[in-house]
Amino acid sequence: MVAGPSPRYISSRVFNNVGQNLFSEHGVSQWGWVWGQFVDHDIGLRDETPGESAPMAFDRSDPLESYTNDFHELAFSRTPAAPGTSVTTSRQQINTIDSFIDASNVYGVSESRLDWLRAGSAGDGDPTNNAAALLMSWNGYLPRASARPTVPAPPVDLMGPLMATPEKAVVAGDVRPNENVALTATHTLFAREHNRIVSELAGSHLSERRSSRSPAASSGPRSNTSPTTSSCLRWGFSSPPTVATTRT
Ligand SMILES: [Ca+2]
Ligand SMILES: [Ca+2]
Repeated sequence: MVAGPSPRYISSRVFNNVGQNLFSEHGVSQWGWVWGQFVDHDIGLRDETPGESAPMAFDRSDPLESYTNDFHELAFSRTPAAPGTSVTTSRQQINTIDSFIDASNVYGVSESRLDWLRAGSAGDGDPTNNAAALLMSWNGYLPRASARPTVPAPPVDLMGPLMATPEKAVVAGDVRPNENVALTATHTLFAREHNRIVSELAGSHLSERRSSRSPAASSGPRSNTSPTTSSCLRWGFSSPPTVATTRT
């Protein structure tokens, strides 16, 4: 550790959030940060396994300090370092979700999570035999973790009162839909939009994928599926028919 003021002293002066109202010079509304957080949760999620403990000291006598506890430090754990990286090789962290903007925060990054999220037959880890619609409550809200009594919900981050009532947490493609009500509302809008499109496409050539899909077509690794096939899987529809084209 190099000599100098503490990291907390510096951060309190770089970003002092004590009793200040922050307004955008460009008229950006609160939607700016909500959308930013939603997109962020589509492209990045660190390995949340606590790494080494590195608590940050704070000074109660600092006029900009509002934090209090008896330990005079803020609990903090580093994100685990990616294998092969460290101080001398530039420490890196692992992203546990895909970094593409592909609505993985709506559908998840694993078939087992999508299996739980999609209405119908869940618990077998196979979303292809589920309904096309996403599971929602009877009145159109995200499902709570207790929505499937016989199938445990996929992991979701718990915070605040939810730590004592994990069954009340809502479940979405990403593990963080409970972080704040604006984010929860955005997840809800996307799930509702998915189901609206499903109902609009009912009866079209994009017919709902049925459980009669042949076992041969259901087996085998899916990691090599094309983006189109992968997207259809997420959306719950069979691939659109191939249209022959002629170059001129
Ligand atoms: Ca993504
Ligand atoms: Ca299933």
